[in-house]
Amino acid sequence: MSIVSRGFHGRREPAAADLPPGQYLTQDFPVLQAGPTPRIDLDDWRFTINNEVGEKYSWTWRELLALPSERPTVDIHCVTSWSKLKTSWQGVSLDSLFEDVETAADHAFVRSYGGYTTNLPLEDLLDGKAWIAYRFEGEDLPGEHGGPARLLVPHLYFWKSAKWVTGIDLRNDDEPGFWESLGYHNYGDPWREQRYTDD
Ligand SMILES: Nc1nc2c(c(=O)[nH]1)N[C@H]1C(S)=C(S)[C@@H](COP(=O)(O)O)O[C@H]1N2
Ligand SMILES: [Mo]
Repeated sequence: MSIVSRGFHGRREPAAADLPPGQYLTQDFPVLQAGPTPRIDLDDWRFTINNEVGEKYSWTWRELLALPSERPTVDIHCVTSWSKLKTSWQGVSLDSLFEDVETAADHAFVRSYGGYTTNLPLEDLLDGKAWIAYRFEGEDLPGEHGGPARLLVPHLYFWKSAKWVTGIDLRNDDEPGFWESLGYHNYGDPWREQRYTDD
């Protein structure tokens, strides 16, 4: 018999307070994407940051895996209203990738294999807020969820977490990405329910 009572250590049931407005809880992991899952050979995989003056910082798959990784457990919120709590990931913090990047730009334009794009302020990628994630719940990230690697930026609606990510362009001017140019909010804070352009 355990010394501490079950109630003390037991998993807390998610409360409504854990969910942003208008969201419902799901236990499964829906797949949402605008096109087919691209096939990416790890020998060809690259992640490249282009700064606003045209300098490139690039990592191969082996170089990415050689960087220190983190194991964030985070809540994710899709604009189609599902949320998933306490998902666990492994990946490289964007802080590590940006360590030697010289930039004075404010805007990040994220690019994926297959052509998907999304935009967000550079500061939303830094200070422990975003990762290039390559493992999910202890397994290699499945292709349909963005493997080999996706952006994970859980404090914004999940469309900002670009699957099959391949790079980030740093820009002085903001430019809308795929969903942002189709009427979704430019920033997408789930706690302020910024779903569509004028929210
Ligand atoms: N490359 C790419 N990334 C993408 C998308 C996409 O269509 N293409 N869809 C976005 C949307 S709208 C959501 S909700 C999440 C879904 O991630 P999932 O399929 O792993 O649940 O991926 C985001 N990242
Ligand atoms: Mo989404």
